[in-house]
Amino acid sequence: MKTALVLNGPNLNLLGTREPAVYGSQTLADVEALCVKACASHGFKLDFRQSNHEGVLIDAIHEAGRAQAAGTLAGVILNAGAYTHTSVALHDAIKGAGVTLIELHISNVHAREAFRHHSYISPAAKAVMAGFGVKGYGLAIAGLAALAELAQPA
Ligand code: CA2
Repeated sequence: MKTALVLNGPNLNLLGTREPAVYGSQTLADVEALCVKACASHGFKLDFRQSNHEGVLIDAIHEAGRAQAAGTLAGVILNAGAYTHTSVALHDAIKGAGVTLIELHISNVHAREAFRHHSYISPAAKAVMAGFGVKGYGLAIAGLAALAELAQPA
C-alpha cells in the first residue's frame, strides 16, 4: 500500500479558529480525519503534516522524492499557504525531488487579492486544486489515485 503525503504550510494550524468565511470552520484535525477516510477509500496510507517553517517543508518534499523513487509513496498534496506566493525555494525543491505533487488551496486564490494570484508552486506541480473548501483535500486524494491510474493503466 502506497502512502499519500498531505503537507500543510504556515498558519494552517489555525484553521477553524478565525476567518471562517474564507476557510470554513473545520480544524486541521478535522481535515486530517477527512484525509484518513479519503485515503482508506483509495487504498493509500496517510502521512499528514503541518509546518510553519519553509525549510521543514523543503525537507519533507526531498524525503517524499526519495520515497516515491523507492516505490513507497504515491505523491504529495501540498497546501503551501502563503509560501505559495513567495517561495522559489519550494518551487526548486519540488522540481529537484521529482515528486508527483498536487497544489491545493482551500479558497479560490484567483478570486482574492492580486498578491494571491501568482503561485511559485503551480509550474512545478502536476495538478492544481482551489476553491472547494476543505473538501478539496478529499478531492485531491481522489486526484492522486487518478494520476496513479493514468501512469499505470489496468
Ligand atoms: O486557500 C488556501 O488554502 C491558502 O493556501 C491559505 C493560506 C493563504 O495564504 C493562501 O493564499 C491560500 C493561508 C492559510 C492560513 O489559514 C488560516 C486559517 C484560519 C485563520 C488564520 C489563517
